[in-house]
Amino acid sequence: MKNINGKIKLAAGLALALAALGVLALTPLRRSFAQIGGSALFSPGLESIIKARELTPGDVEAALKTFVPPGSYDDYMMFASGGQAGNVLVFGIPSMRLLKNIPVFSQDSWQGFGVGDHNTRDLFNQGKAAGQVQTWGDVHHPALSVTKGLYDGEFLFVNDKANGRIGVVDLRDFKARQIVKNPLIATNHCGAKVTQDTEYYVEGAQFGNPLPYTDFAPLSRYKEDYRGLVTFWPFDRSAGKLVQDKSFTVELPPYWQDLGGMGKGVSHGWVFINTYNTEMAWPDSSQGKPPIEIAASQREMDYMHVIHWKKVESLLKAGKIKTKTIKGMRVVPIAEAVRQGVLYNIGEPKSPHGCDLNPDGRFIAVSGKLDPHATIFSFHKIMKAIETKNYEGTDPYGIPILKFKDTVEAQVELGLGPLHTEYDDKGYAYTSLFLDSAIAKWTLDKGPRGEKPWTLVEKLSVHYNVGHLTVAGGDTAKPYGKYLVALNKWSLDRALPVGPLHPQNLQLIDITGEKMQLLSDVPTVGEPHYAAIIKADALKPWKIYPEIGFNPLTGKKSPTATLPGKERVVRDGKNVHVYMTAIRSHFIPDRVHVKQGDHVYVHLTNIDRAQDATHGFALSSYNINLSIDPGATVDTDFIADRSGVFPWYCSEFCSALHMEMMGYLTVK
Ligand code: RUQ
Ligand code: CUA
Repeated sequence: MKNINGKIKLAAGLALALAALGVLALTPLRRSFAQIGGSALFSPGLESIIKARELTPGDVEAALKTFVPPGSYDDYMMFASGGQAGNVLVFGIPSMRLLKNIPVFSQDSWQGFGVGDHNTRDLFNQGKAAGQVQTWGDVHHPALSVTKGLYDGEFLFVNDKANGRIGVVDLRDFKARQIVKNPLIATNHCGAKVTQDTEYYVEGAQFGNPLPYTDFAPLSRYKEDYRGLVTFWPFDRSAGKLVQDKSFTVELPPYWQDLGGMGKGVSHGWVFINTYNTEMAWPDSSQGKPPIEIAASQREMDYMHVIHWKKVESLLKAGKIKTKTIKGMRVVPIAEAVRQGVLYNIGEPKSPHGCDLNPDGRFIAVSGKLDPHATIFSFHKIMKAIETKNYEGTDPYGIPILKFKDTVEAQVELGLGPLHTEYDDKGYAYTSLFLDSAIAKWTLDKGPRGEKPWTLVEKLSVHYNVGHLTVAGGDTAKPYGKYLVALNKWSLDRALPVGPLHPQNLQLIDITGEKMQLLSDVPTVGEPHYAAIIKADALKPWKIYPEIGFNPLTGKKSPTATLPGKERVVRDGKNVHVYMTAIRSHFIPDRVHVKQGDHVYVHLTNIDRAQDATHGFALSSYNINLSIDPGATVDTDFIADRSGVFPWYCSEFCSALHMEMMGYLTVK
C-alpha cells in the first residue's frame, strides 16, 4: 500500500471524485449509497476501507471507473495478441477481466484444441511451414474486420510472425477457422491489417529471403537473390476464408518490411509500409561483420513503400500487368510495379516502426526507435509528388523515391523511442514511447482545445517500456476514444514476484479528461503486441451452435453428426467408427470394445441445447481431450495400439452427475 499524505483531504477528494463520475445516476451502486441514508456520499464503513487500504482520492476514482459489479458486463472487449503463446486474449474493459483465450496457432487442452481433435489437425495442416506442422506461433497484430472502416464484429485476423502465417477467427464462436501459410516467405510482420471493407488482409514480409524461402540462396547474394513482398489476401466473408487463388503479391526489395498502414477515406486503395535495414546487411560475426543491429542502422534514412493496390487489382482484372507465378502465388515483379506506377519509396527517419493512418486517412504517422519525433506524412502531398514526378532518384531496384521534405506535413518531438500511434474521437494522437516508458498525447493538426497545431500536449508514465498502445476503435475511421491500453514489454516491480519470468503488464488509461489517468495494472501472460478494442454491443456471438451436429471449423452441419437414437458403432475391417452422443449426464455408447491395432474413430455430438452445457471427452492414456459445445460435433481418431482398459470421462463439470459421465474403452 502506498504511503500518502493528507488523508484528511480524502473525504472531500472522494466526494469530488464521485460527483465527477456521476454516481448520482441510477446504478445499483448509487442505490446502495442512498440506502446508507442521508446526504452522506459514502458511509463511515467506506471511509474506513479507504483508510485501511491507504487509498488516495485518485485511487478511489480509478477503482470506481473500473469496477464492474458482479453480474454486470463490461462496455468494451479487447482482443490482445498473446505473442509467443500463439493465441489471443480477450479482456473486458473497463474491468480488464479476462474473458477468453482464443488459441490459434498453439494448443489449448481446455478447449480441446490440438489434443486429438480433427479440426485443429486440419487447421495445423493448413498452416504447415516448410512442410512441418507448427504447434506454436508468434501472434503480433489482431485486426478486426471492418465495413466502411468501422469494426463490424464479424471476424478477427492475426498474424504469426515466426512462420509467415495468418489465422482467421470467427467471432460468432470465437474459434479459429482458417490458417493460411504464405508459401513465399518465412516470416511476416507488416500490414497485418485489413483494407477499408475487409476486401483484403494485407501481409508483408519481415526478414528478406529468396522467393520462395524454401529455395536456397547464399547470404552473400542477399541483394541479388533475396526479396521482400506484400501479399493481398482477398477475404470471402460468406465462407469466412482468405482465398489464396485470388491473392496477389507485389515483390519488394529485401529491406525488412515492418509495419504498414492501410489507406482509408481519402487514401483508400493505397498502403504504406515501413522498412528498415535498407542497408541490406546480413549477419555473420564469424567473418568479422559488425553486429547486425549496427550494420542495419547505418543510413540516416530508410524507406516507406507507397503502394497503389487498387490499381494493381484493376490492372490484374484487365490482364494489363505482368505477373509471375511462384508456388501458386501471383507475383508482380518490382520492375513491373515501377513501370505501372504502383510502387514508390519515400525516405523516412531511420529504423521506423509504427505506420498509422489517422481516422480520415489524410495523415500517416511514422515513428521509430531511433528518432524522437513522430513524422507525419500528408497523403495529399504524396499524391502531388507522384503526379508531378517529384523524385530524388531511385533506390537500387529502380523504385522512384519521393522527396521527404515535399511529402512531410509535420514532425512532432515526442520523446525517446516513439513506436506506435493511435487516435481518439476528439482529434488527439497518442504515441507509445518505448525508451521513455510513456504515452505521448499530441495534437493532430490543430488541437480540439485550441492548442498549437502538431504539438505535444501531455506525457503519462507507464510501466515499463511500452510497445504498442491501443485506443478503443483507434485504428478505425471513427475511434470511440475513452480508453487507451498501454501494452508494456517489461513489468519489473509492478506485480508480486513470480520467478524470473515476469508477467507482462497491460495498463488501462482513461483518456476522456483533460489529463490522461492511469486506472489499473493488469499482469497477464504472453507478450502483447497490438490489441484492438471494440464496443461489446458490436459483437453478436452465438450462445449455442445453431443446429445439432454443427462443425465449428467448416461452419456447416457435420457429415458425422449423430442424432439421439442414431448412436452406433460401425466396423469395417480394422476401422471402427463410433457415432456417439453426449448429454447430461451420459455418453451413448458408453462402452467401446476393440481389438489391439484397430483404428478407432470417435464422432461425438453434444445434443444438449442448454447454453454453457459443454461436455468434454478425455480419453485416458491416448493424449486426447475433446471439448464439445452444445450442438457441436467433434471428431477424433487413434490407433488402439496398446491393450488395456482406458476410461474416458467428461472433463467439464457439467451436472450433478458429471462424475458419473464416463465410459470404458477396452482394448484386447
Ligand atoms: S510490433 S511492439 Cu509486431 Cu511494435 Cu510488437
Ligand atoms: Cu458432461 Cu461433465
